[in-house]
Amino acid sequence: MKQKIENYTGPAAGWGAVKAVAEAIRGQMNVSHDVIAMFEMNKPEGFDCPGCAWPDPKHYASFDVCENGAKAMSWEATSKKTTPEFFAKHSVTELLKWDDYDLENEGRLTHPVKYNAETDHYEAIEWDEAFRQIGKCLANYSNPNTVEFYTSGRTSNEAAFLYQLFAREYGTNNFPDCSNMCHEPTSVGLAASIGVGKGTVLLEDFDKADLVICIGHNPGTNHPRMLSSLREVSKRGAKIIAINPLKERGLERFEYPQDPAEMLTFDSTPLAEHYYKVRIGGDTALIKGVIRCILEQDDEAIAQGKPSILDNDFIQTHTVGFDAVKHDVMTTSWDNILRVSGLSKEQIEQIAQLYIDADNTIICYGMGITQHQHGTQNIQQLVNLLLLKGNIGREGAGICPLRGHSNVQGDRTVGITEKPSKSFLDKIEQRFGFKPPAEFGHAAVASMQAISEGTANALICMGGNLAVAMPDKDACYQGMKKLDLAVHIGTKLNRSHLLTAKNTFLFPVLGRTERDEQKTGPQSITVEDSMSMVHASHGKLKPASPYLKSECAIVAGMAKATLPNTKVEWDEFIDDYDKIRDAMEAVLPGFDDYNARIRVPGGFHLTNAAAERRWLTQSGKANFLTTEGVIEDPKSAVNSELVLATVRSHDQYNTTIYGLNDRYRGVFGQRDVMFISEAQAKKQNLAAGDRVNIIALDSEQKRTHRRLDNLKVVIYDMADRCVVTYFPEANNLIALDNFDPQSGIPAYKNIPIVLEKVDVAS
Ligand SMILES: Nc1nc2c(c(=O)[nH]1)N[C@H]1C(S)=C(S)[C@@H](COP(=O)(O)OP(=O)(O)OC[C@H]3O[C@@H](n4cnc5c(=O)[nH]c(N)nc54)[C@H](O)[C@@H]3O)O[C@H]1N2
Ligand SMILES: Nc1nc2c(c(=O)[nH]1)N[C@H]1C(S)=C(S)[C@@H](COP(=O)(O)OP(=O)(O)OC[C@H]3O[C@@H](n4cnc5c(=O)[nH]c(N)nc54)[C@H](O)[C@@H]3O)O[C@H]1N2
Ligand SMILES: [Mo]
Repeated sequence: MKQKIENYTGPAAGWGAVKAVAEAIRGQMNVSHDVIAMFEMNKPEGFDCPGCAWPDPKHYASFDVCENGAKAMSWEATSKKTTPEFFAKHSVTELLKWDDYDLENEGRLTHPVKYNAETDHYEAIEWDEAFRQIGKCLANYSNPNTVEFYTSGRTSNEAAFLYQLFAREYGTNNFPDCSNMCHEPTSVGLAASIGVGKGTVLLEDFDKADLVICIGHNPGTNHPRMLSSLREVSKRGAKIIAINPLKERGLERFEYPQDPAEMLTFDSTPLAEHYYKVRIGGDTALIKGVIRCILEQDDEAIAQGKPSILDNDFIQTHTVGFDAVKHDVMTTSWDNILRVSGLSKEQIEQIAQLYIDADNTIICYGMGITQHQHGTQNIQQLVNLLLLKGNIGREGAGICPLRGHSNVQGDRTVGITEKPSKSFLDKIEQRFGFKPPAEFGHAAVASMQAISEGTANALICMGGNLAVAMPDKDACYQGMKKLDLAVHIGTKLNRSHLLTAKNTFLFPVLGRTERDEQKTGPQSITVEDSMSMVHASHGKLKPASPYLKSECAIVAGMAKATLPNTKVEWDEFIDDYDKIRDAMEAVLPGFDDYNARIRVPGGFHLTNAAAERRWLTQSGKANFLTTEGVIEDPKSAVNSELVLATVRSHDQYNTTIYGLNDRYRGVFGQRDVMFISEAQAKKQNLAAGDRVNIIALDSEQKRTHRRLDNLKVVIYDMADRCVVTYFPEANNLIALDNFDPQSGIPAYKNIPIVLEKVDVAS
């Protein structure tokens, strides 16, 4: 692939996307598969797209072409295979030298395998024998809390429910999950503010919003089906504001692949008319500035005898804490707001005016808001803004977190949490007759700390690539090798699978696209999207290998081998997933008539109390929550000239790298790049194409040993005083203890750094 950096001048999606889809599919799938699969995806009788958690379009007849959904699907439905013969040919030591792309590019895992330390190779093993050995290891540990049960968010509701049953009957609440790296601040922050840790809007609300604020997310790449909703918003004449340190093409303009007129004329729909390049980590300062402008205008309006611009009825009836927030923002200095946000007073006033002028506002946000030391507070400031005008709990308005993995929200709903509620545990006990542990367990950071400190015995990974996704690669890699037992359940080979423990098993699993045949016939599973819609997904494709098992069956196999006196009817559950759903109905609130309701096309909506203005908070109201000052991350430190955010490229799915292009950002054939503004580059004495080393600083602004060397400088339209590069290559720059104390999320988007120019002559 030829390397080049060039300005991308086209819109997002459009012909470029369709071409990329065709290429991805040609390279990965055989054609008969692709035709069926493309048309089954995200339709009532098809399977849920494994790509992202954006809801299905409401008009099912119009099948949404989504480039990155097609990539995710073809990556899973590939005809390439990683077989026992492959493992016989390549030792683990050799494979560790391969890069991440090459590992996954070998294709689908076909057989259960176990690592043989003597030969340094993975070797095939029978499923039952593997389960027996795992059961023996687990039964050996005197403390169940030395076992970590990781879940990556593609896992279905049914598999996740069984998985948590297994872990809790075994005796632990150690549930690190990918949500700990992505939307934990949403679970914690929204729960404290409005009583529900989930978004409050439905897709239909986008038809009624007057203003959509997109802050800290990149839908062109990560939630491409959202672009069609934004396009409708824009076509209706409603306004879209983007707040992002980088100019992201997917937020600016969109060409709709299904609109022949737009495709043929190369016309495109402008999305965000107003784009504000906030400095990384500057969102709280910015939102406080916006709130301050609104309150100042409101005071003025009232002084002049005009109507208030706030929804005072709502504030009076439904909220507490307004006065404290008002006092706080009014005493926050403009100097600090402007310095930390990196925006001008005029820009902040403009945002405030757009918000004042709109009757109904939706705020959408992603990792640019959550992955900070103050991720939880960022979200609560967004809620404060919405509460001012009663923009929660009515049509066309609300808060809309863009979830990550396609079922990350569902996994949490069905019990993947290290802090289970008492009512949930009581229900488990009532239904199954064993006493689940009450003591809280580990989330991701605590798990990795236990693993790297050597206090954990075992790690079971339901999907994912934990060691690569977490901060501090060195600590994670070394820790993983100290474990007694590692079990990985995955579709493709990745680096975490190669960090072998004393006993290591790698299990190949059915993907979402594949037929899941059990005793009573083909089974379906269910997932919950970003907007709390729960619906069924039916795999249609022939499994990649006859030796694959479903996630549910693998959990049941391990559980039966580990718990000889189990109270759970594992076999019945696996024979017929309807039985799992009946059990879920007995345990989980809102799951009444579960089996019946998922058979309705489109599924059902889990009620959201906040969306109905019922506030399940301690105060019984929606809480305006105060955050003092403009909270720059203490570890990014006030004086740090540069902060680094790590982001996804267009050709990647988290740790899975599909290719080396980042089309909308104009980067082709390479990933070792660092984005910087022109003005900032000048200040650092850098020019396009120069090479730099990035060195992470500690909280005292001292250089650490954490570094990423030899990145190519790309001059980009972005905020000053910050730089951006790709995850996961940059993960070693982040210390394990750099996280939000409220939610535990690693501060992947806020790493204090300095740059060192590479001297070409040396
Ligand atoms: N194709 C594809 N789809 C995906 C994924 C994928 O990897 N590939 N991953 C899935 C997962 S698990 C997740 S969590 C989501 C992630 O989806 P996103 O949240 O869109 O993820 P990121 O690429 O991490 O970056 C988000 C944006 O935050 C901006 N940003 C960085 N720092 C700041 C800041 O301080 N303030 C503000 N306002 N913005 C900032 C960046 O410029 C970038 O545009 O996508 C999901 N969907
Ligand atoms: N620096 C930095 N680090 C980050 C982030 C960031 O923005 N910056 N983002 C964080 C976020 S938001 C997340 S969610 C994490 C992602 O962390 P993870 O969820 O742990 O990682 P993935 O890369 O999504 O996992 C990929 C693997 O999942 C397996 N897999 C794929 N499909 C299936 C399936 O259907 N079933 C099973 N059982 N396995 C499957 C495959 O084996 C594949 O190799 O990374 C986090 N790390
Ligand atoms: Mo995520």
